[in-house]
Amino acid sequence: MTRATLLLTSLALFACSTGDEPGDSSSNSGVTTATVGTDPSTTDDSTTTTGTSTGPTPTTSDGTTTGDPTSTSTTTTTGSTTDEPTGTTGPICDPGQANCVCDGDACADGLECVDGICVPAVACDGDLGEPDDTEANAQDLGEITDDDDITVMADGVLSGAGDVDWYTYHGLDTFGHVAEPTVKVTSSASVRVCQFIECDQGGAVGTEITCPEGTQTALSGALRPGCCGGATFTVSDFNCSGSSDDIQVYVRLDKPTQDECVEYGLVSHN
Ligand SMILES: [Ca+2]
Ligand SMILES: [Ca+2]
Ligand SMILES: [Ca+2]
Repeated sequence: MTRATLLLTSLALFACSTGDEPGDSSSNSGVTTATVGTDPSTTDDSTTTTGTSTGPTPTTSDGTTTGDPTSTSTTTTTGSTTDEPTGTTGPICDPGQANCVCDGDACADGLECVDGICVPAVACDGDLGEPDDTEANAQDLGEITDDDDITVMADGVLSGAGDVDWYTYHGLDTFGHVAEPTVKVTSSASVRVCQFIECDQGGAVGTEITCPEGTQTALSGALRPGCCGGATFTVSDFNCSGSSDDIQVYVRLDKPTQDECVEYGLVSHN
């Protein structure tokens, strides 16, 4: 009977040991992860092929070959539009003026010296249409008659105290209406508004203006006579030496009372 009990206990121990084995089946996953680590060996093959041309120093030769593709982008072929005769910004660049070298450390009003170049002290978002700081670069608003119901309009921004914005339009002298260049400006800070006039017949010299009350007589850089005043005024008293009162009107906005971004809306009629 004792041999039978030993057989039973040995069977019981065997049953217990085999029952633990199914828990070890998870060790099979370790085999699949180990194969991933063999991939980097492929990169070594590519470097060895380039190294064959130069022999003993393969790593330095690789750096020189990758530097060559930088000379691929050459996209400066769209300069044909600048062939127009209006491209007269000119080679002359006086020290201290906009986009010119600084005059020592100084720049003209409204400009500041940055890295040796005078740039606008304030550059405002939405200040489109620049450069329009001269009559020659005035933004052209087209042509209207002297019917007061027909207007030209523009929205703009004066980028600080140093910015000047010019606009121009052609005013036709038509039957049944009176030519009377009128400007109406609304702005976030007070600005100076000027109207300069040049008759088609007779030119600037043949244009006579009597400025309305509250405005000042002015002469533009191109020697066109005009008036400067507040936001709204009408030049009703002008005379052309010729028979027609067809005119070119130049409107200038500048000198805001605040050296900041000044938004404005311009409405003109003739
Ligand atoms: Ca009119
Ligand atoms: Ca502007
Ligand atoms: Ca301007």
